[in-house]
Amino acid sequence: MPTIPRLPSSEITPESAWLDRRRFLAAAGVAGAGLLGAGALGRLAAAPQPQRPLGTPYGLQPGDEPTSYEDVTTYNNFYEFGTSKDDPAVEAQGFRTRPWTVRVDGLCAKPGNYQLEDFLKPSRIEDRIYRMRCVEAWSMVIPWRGIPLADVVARAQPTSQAKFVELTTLLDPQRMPGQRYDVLDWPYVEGLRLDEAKHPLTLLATGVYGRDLPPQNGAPLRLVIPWKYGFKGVKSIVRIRFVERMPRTTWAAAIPSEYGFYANVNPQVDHPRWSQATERRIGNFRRIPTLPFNGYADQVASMYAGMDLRRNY
Ligand SMILES: Nc1nc2c(c(=O)[nH]1)N[C@H]1C(S)=C(S)[C@@H](COP(=O)(O)O)O[C@H]1N2
Ligand SMILES: [Mo]
Repeated sequence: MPTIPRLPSSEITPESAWLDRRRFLAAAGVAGAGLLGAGALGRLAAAPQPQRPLGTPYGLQPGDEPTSYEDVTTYNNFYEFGTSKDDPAVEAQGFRTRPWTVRVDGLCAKPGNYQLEDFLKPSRIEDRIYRMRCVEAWSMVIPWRGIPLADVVARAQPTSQAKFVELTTLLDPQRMPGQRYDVLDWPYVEGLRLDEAKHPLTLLATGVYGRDLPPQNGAPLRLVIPWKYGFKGVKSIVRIRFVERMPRTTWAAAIPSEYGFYANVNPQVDHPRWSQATERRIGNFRRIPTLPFNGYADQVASMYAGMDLRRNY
């Protein structure tokens, strides 16, 4: 049974809205809603009408159901807050995400420093359910909330020289205790080719399950690319930079023999130490086959036409 997250009183409204959606799904007979226990159902009895559904499903396969809120927010990778899956939910508690500045710069006509609210304001915030897969061969189905990265690219107006986008996590060992250890080269950096950044499936996420992101999931702003391994989804982003050369990304630089720049989900290219042919779905522990591009091949495979995907992993 998922536990309902404890919330400060300022967040009571979003929380009840989330519960309302679960109730809406239960009423609609949607699989997965029955996960709520008796105590939670008691609380739902007096709940008002739902404000919105969980989100629009993108590329879900038969049998895919949203992973529980509890699993999404307690089974995390975020080395800035510890290297165990259960560290970030504990160690990131209280991480301050306001005020938050996002710097857009590099090869673009409209660079700028934005307060998070101003950065998000021009865009339409969307709720989308995506499949997600980690290079460690586990996967989840997550109802994200966010804006298309394409929006940010269009506003910045990259020059014709710009070929890649580099996205960087906050560097602040005071607030991110994991950065006091040399486990990775801080700050965490990720990157996309410009066409990947402009692809309509690429999101800058601000929330999960219709609520603001909890810190362990990369608050207040993180990248979500459903056809790539999870480490591409850089968290707590403070800088978005347009560059000509392929960015030096954290995991590809740390262990180049195991992690590449593209990191497209590919069941045919094994990690040097384990198979990528299958994955374990968090929550039900079923082992399921991994799909090329994580099930999004129809939408994204054409971007890699002519590339040797065994070499460009
Ligand atoms: N800054 C930063 N971003 C990060 C990581 C990290 O350690 N630091 N881990 C990555 C990895 S390996 C994964 S699988 C996803 C996990 O995202 P989630 O915890 O929201 O599921 O975040 C990615 N983004
Ligand atoms: Mo990962």
